[in-house]
Amino acid sequence: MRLPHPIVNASGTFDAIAARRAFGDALLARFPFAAFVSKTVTVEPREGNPPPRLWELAGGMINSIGLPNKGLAGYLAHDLPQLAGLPVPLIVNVMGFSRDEVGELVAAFGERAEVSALELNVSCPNVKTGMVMGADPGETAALLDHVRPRTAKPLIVKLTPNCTSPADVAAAAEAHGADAVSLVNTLRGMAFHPRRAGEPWLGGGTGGVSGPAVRAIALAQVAEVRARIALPIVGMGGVQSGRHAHDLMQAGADVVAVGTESFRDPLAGARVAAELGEIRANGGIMPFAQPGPRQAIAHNV
Ligand code: RRO
Repeated sequence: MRLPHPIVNASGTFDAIAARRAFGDALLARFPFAAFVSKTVTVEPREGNPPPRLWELAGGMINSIGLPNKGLAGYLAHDLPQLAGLPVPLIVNVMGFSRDEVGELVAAFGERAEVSALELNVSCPNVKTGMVMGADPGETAALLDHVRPRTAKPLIVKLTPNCTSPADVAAAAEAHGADAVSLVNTLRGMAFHPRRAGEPWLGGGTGGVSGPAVRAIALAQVAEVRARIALPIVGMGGVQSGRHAHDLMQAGADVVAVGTESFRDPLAGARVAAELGEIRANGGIMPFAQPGPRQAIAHNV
């Protein structure tokens, strides 16, 4: 897959169908990402976790969304036709509660011409079994052995930071037929209710931490995974600026995903891509030699 620039969205952080409703055809003319990664699809429809589902942190947020989606049949009937109209390649993110379920999803999307690649979500922190297949190299290998024969489309394995060694899992994915890996998914975290003693704020109890708070962790994990595998890496975690994207590329990412920042600024992807382009044209040196105070805050320089 050839992309005009290296910035995509992190799964679940940009609703292209809602954005199209809000911004109309202007969204298609200036789509902020080089490829679109869908929110996770499961075989059966899901309501998601009970509210509250978000907690804002000084350095980002904790989500406990719990994979609400229309299920495979609903997605094929309602979402896929709309996403097929986007001006960029579509990557569908899927998750199953067993190998057979992931196999069913891979086979179904694998035969759709609208789909350019699949991302296997083996790293969701918000359902009990969400990370079973992605926290252990043997489980990841067994999953890939099961699903790899079901499609010729590229398979991207989304890694969890909530395990002993993401690099071991990445190496297993590479050895068993993955075409790329993406990391990091969110880090498990929690917050207490400010007015009810002992009660967690999030309906799901715990959630996934994202945003600037996880940026340094993402950088270290991408560097560790890059040292182990030769596959393309989609790096993500707290990217707010071209500089942050460039840092992830220095750590070994080939493509960078913008996630939490898109909630603050739906056009963040386009801005990050433009800033990254300037930095790369300047030989990897920040072109803004003397950032003003606003920039210093926004870019954390
Ligand atoms: O839906 C979610 O709660 C969710 C998912 Br599937 C995921 O992979 N990562 C995350 O932080 N939240």
